[in-house]
Amino acid sequence: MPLEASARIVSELTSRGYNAEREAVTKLAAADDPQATVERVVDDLPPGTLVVRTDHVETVLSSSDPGEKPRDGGDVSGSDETTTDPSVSTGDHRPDPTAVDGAVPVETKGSSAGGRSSDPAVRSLEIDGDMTGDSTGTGEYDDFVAVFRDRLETLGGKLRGRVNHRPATAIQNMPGGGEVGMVGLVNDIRSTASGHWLIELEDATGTFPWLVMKDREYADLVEELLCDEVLAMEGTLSDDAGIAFVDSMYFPDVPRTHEPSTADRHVQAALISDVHVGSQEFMHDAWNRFADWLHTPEAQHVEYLLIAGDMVEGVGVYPNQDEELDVVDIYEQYEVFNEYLKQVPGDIEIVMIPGNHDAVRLAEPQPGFDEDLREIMSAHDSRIVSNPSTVTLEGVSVLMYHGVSLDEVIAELPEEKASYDDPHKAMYHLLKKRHVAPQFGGHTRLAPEEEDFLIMEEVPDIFHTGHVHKLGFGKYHNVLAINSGCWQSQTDFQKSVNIDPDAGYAPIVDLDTLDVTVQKFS
Ligand code: D5M
Ligand code: FE
Ligand code: ZN
Repeated sequence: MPLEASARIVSELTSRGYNAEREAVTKLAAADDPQATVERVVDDLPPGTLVVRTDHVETVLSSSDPGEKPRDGGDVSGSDETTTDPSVSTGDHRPDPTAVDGAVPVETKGSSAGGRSSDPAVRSLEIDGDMTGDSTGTGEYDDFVAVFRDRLETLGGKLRGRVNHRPATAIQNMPGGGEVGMVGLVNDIRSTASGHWLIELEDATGTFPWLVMKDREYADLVEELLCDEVLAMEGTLSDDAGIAFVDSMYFPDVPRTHEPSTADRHVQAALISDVHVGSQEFMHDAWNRFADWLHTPEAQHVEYLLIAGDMVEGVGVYPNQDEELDVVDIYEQYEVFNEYLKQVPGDIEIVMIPGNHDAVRLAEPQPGFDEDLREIMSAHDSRIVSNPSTVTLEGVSVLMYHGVSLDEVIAELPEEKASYDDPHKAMYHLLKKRHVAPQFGGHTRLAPEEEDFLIMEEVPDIFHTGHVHKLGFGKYHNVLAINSGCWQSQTDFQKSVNIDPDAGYAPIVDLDTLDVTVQKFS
């Protein structure tokens, strides 16, 4: 079946406000008169229906005028005979579950004709760490104490077994010259007049200064440090015990031996972000091609779509942004976004988190969209969760985080360790710190909560971010890090700072192998 036929049907249904299962589209496209069949299916839909399902189409096809669709041999030509099989019938016309409708090759035995490759019942999707509705922070001093305490407890817990550590106050009272260890938050990083580095670590009892000599191997690691991250140091106290010389540094990190989980069957997830609907630069043609592709046999294993923030362009996000808006009303932007979402096959599971352009609080963690916006984006029964959140797809955990802190990691670290051209390498540093946004008081706005929702308590199998509008992926200690590019061509601001976005790409992950292929739609 030609792609255009499906694409026409999808856009026809979308324009009438319906989303459709892929198999339903396949069956419509294979009908004798697709246009007339669409009309009849739409007329026949129960009130309030949002998704045109395969059984809706089958009901209409099976109740066809017999003159229009002959059943018994004769002049049935071509590929559409099985589409006339009644699935909702009494008695003897049972649908053949292994029937191939000629248009779409059936990949696995027993799967239904032409639909996504698998029975939705074998899917599994679980959400962890969604803090929507759990925000208790008021931005008061006590909240900062609580969030830092939680961070130190949780990430410090990953380090305490690795060093012989003492509380800061105990170290302050130790005699000079001895060996010492400490687990703490980085409070301050300063270079000394002679080019060494002084790092102040803080724990629940107080602070202690640690000196990294410029010619030690660890000097190289100092340039990776961010304020407020948790680490451990070991070293030797100076003779006057006022400072310790660093001999080794430890990060919470991902164990090198980490073995990611994989799915038990061949199933894929498309990981995207930064759609920016409402911007004049939103690439609707690329999006349409992507949505059409999702309806093709090539995409039959894509059963999940993850969207890591910036659904819409928003309003008032950056100075002079209004000059580049196509849709100026924020609610209207989400309505238009919802129309684009409708083009995605109805049998794909969608998970979405917000980003810095979305209409939720800017400070992270960002709760998922409010009821009004959920209502607007309801065409597809998407899971809407906080930024960050972890979604586990058939055993494969994906930490979704929009990625604002990547700007900071890229700004603070040397070019070879983190850059816009290799966004996944910046992600590696977040994995090493086991935290999506360590630094308070910098470019990334953080809201202190009783609990630190930004910690990576468990190692994810996949870490998915967006925000920097650059596509990049790679593995860090076997964790797949993917930054997913965008659907917005270069804005004036990006031009002025030389950001050349990777727009109109969809990285597709095989959940059974964690291999990535990139589909280009621009
Ligand atoms: O951000 C997309 C990328 O561009 C991200 O790396 C931030 C950067 N960006 C874009 N516009 C601006 C302005 N006006 N100031 C600073 N940085 C900017 P996104 O949030 O998706 O627009
Ligand atoms: Fe963005
Ligand atoms: Zn962003």
